[in-house]
Amino acid sequence: MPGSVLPSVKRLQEDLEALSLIGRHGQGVSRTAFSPADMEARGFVRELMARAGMEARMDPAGNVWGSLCGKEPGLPSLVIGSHLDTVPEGGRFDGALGVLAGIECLRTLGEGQATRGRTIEVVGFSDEEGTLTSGYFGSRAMLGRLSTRERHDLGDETSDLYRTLVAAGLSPGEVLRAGRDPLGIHCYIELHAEQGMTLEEMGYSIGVVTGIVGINRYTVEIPGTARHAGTTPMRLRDDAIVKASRFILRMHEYVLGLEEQAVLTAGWLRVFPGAYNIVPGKVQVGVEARSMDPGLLDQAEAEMARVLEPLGGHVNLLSSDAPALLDDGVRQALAAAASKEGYASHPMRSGAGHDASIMARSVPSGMIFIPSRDGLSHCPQEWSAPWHLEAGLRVLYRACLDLSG
Ligand code: HGY
Ligand code: MN
Ligand code: MN
Repeated sequence: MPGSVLPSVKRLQEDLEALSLIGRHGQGVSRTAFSPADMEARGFVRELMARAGMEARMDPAGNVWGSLCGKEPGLPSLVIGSHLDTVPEGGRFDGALGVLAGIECLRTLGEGQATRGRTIEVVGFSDEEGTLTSGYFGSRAMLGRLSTRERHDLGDETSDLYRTLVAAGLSPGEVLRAGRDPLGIHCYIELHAEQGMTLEEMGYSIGVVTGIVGINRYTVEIPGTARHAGTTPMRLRDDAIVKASRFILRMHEYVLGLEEQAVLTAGWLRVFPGAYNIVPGKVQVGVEARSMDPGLLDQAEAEMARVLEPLGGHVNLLSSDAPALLDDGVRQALAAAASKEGYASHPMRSGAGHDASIMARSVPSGMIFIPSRDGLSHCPQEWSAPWHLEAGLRVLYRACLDLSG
């Protein structure tokens, strides 16, 4: 390899540990989008990039960028990245791995004084998890894919988006300036823990992602009649939470029948007015449906409407991210990089969402997965073994050399 210097898994582990201390919550990590911990982590990573010899900056959407200039600055850059925010009480690998492994690759190139043809950039995107917006905020802002509603909210001082960005020290009016011309990007690669069980069960260290599921998010509202909980006979009740339970169970059964081609989750429930002694008068349910097949997403939505009709409920679509297919050429380059490093790789789909699904709509994009122990993620137990980290890092480094010319 150029300069014969290899990326260090030990340094990667040290960086993962240090970053996981920011927002540490028991054994887990809480760095929800634009929270003080998230912003502290962005400062930490920017500093790490600068110490690794990169030109580091934060763009107006909160994305942190570090770049290593190539010999031919006129060529489009290779971009490596992932996200720095986490879900509440999440793990230490989700997102952080892809950003820190990218930094380790560039640190290694710097040490070996192996200047590449292309400029290589590492990015830590903002609000990938959608705790503030519908998700992928940073990558969508960069590629001009914010919704009309979000663009409106950026100018509305009373909106949650506006207020949260200001509290984080950002200027909402400047966010659109994070936009970049996709023609300036040669391709995007993201290393991520699988967050599922496929690689572990099949005994692979490396997965190469072929596509990323589409994700639709909904708010479902189901009415009832609020009444005294002690004096209203059971037979006379119009109980919103009982109706919501029927809805959730019916949808669960329906999606079970789709033979693992879709998933549906009722991830939160709000009960109104919400007291021990009142029969619930209204329930809101947060529902998310995912599939690689847009037709199945449409069918699930139609089924929700069918089930809700006799219950008097209705469903509102909040956001919709279409399934994304990753670039064939980048996939082949990643599989070849794995093979050169001595790893067999497994082509697979991702049931989790990633910034790569947004990037893939504008630039050739690919993803490398490594196994997650017991398939666990979005929880403090999330873990990837050091030998899998090493596999991911080596394949990312090799791909970085191959794709930067
Ligand atoms: O929700 C997801 O799939 C991801 O972890 N952002
Ligand atoms: Mn996640
Ligand atoms: Mn992630």
